[in-house]
Amino acid sequence: MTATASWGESLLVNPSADGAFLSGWTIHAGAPSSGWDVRAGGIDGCRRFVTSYEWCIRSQEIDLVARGFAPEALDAAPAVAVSEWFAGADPDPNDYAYLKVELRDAGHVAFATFDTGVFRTRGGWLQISHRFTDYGPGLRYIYWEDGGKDTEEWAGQFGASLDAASCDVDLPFPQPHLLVSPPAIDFGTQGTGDGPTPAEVIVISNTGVADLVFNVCLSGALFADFAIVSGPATRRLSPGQSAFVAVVFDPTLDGEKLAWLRVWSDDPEATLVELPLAGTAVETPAPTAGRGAHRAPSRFSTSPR
Ligand SMILES: [Ca+2]
Ligand SMILES: [Ca+2]
Repeated sequence: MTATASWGESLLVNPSADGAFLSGWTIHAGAPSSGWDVRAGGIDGCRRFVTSYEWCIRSQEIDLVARGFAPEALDAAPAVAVSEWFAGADPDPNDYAYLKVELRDAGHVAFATFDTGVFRTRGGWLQISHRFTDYGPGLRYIYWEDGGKDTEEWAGQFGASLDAASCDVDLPFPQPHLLVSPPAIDFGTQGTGDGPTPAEVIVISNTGVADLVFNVCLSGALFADFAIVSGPATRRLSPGQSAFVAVVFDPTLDGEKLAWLRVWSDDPEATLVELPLAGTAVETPAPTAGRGAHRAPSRFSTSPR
């Protein structure tokens, strides 16, 4: 299993040093090696960002509309809560740090700012937090900038540690929503010698407001009597997009047949949807060569691509 979903995360990318090194952050000062680094530990006991003898400064700008928040909802000025943890490093933990967060309009212009200015850290962890409210309409971007520096002026990372940055907008977090239609397919009766049935098309839609990632396969003890003859063109759907899967019933032995089309997705409320596929197989002789077109027994060779 691989992690594919971004839902449920902080709006910040790599806020707690658990991502790929400095991924998600634009580095303005303190290039790695003599500047920013990542170490074990942190307020979460996992990993933290550390700073060095020159100022280490970084930023990221969150595009709220691109993340799925509706402009009308943002214009109602939902509360924006920001928080980050800071700690100094021995031997002198009175290091330097700051946090600046700007609420920006569609033109990337700041209209509300929280700025700690440079402050001194201490030995233990210190949480800085702020809540923006009643700031009026127009919020589209949140700009986050923070940094740190040591007090020792030593090579190595003896400056402030930063960890667990958090930025939350008080709106329902945009989520994907998986819709599979129809809910079930009955292929009816098919002769074992008649080849596959006409294809039935299953529509996989994203009716949510964030990207949906999904996968499909056939399952069940008798799944070999069914076949996906045309798979989805994509495994990632933008909001409002659909993908199509065509399935046929192509039994080899008589009897009642049942299998499932499994649709796995990152919709947190419908991670797995199983669509029943049913059919009844009756024994019929295979058409002989020379009496009409020969139907190859392979269910794949007859597939329209
Ligand atoms: Ca961390
Ligand atoms: Ca220090």
